[in-house]
Amino acid sequence: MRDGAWHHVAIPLSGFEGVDMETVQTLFSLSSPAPAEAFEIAVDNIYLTESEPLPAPQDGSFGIYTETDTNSSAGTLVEGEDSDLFIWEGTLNLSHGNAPEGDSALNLASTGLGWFGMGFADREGFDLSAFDNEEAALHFSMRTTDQTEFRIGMKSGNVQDIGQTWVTFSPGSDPYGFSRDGQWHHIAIPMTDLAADLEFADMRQLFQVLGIGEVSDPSIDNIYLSGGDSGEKCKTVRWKKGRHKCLPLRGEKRGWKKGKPPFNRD
Ligand SMILES: [Ca+2]
Repeated sequence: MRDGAWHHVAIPLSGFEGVDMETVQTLFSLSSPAPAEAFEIAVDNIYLTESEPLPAPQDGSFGIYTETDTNSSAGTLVEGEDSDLFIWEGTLNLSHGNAPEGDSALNLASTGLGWFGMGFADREGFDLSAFDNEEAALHFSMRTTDQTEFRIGMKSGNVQDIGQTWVTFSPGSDPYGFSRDGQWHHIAIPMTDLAADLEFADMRQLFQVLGIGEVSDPSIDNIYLSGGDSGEKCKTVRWKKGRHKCLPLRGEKRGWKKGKPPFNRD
């Protein structure tokens, strides 16, 4: 309030969209577009407070767009509460019939703007570190007869084009066994194929579709992540005749190296 008295102002850092928090150089700045006359403003006691931890689903599957309970055993996105399904720039119409799973699917039809895109955007982000392992995967069902190239991706952080991975579906060389035969196909993309540029601890777009041109036929349903692992479980293993040991389940980050014994022989 501009009443001349001091006021405490707290701004969530999520409000500073586009700031790369890993390379911040200016911690506070204040500017104004050409004020009409000289004015007074005073600031004091500027500080940052620690963030609240992001929700971190683990131990099971995390639902993105699914109606099957077992595919959301570790939780699920709730549209309108913690996430929104955004159509980018009005480039798509969505309808929901003809679902292969439950009552609702995503049937995409572009609107003639020369491109199309949509994404499931988290409002605050999710810590999906539990899905950063060799067994986790992004699953979805998809069908189409369209011959337009499109991409499916995920994104971390809130800086444009950074922390984003895309998988290209191109007619004639569609990956992961997909075929444009109009039939439903179940697709599972290992998270290790997506991990390269993603910061799992701060995931913002869990499923996005982008393409150039027009489509009228693609349908997608039953989108979820599998293989969430808190790392708290362990597996009893034995190297040659050594003692049995209880070790983290998987992953080089947890002490395993592919093809090598996970610990020194006793
Ligand atoms: Ca469904």
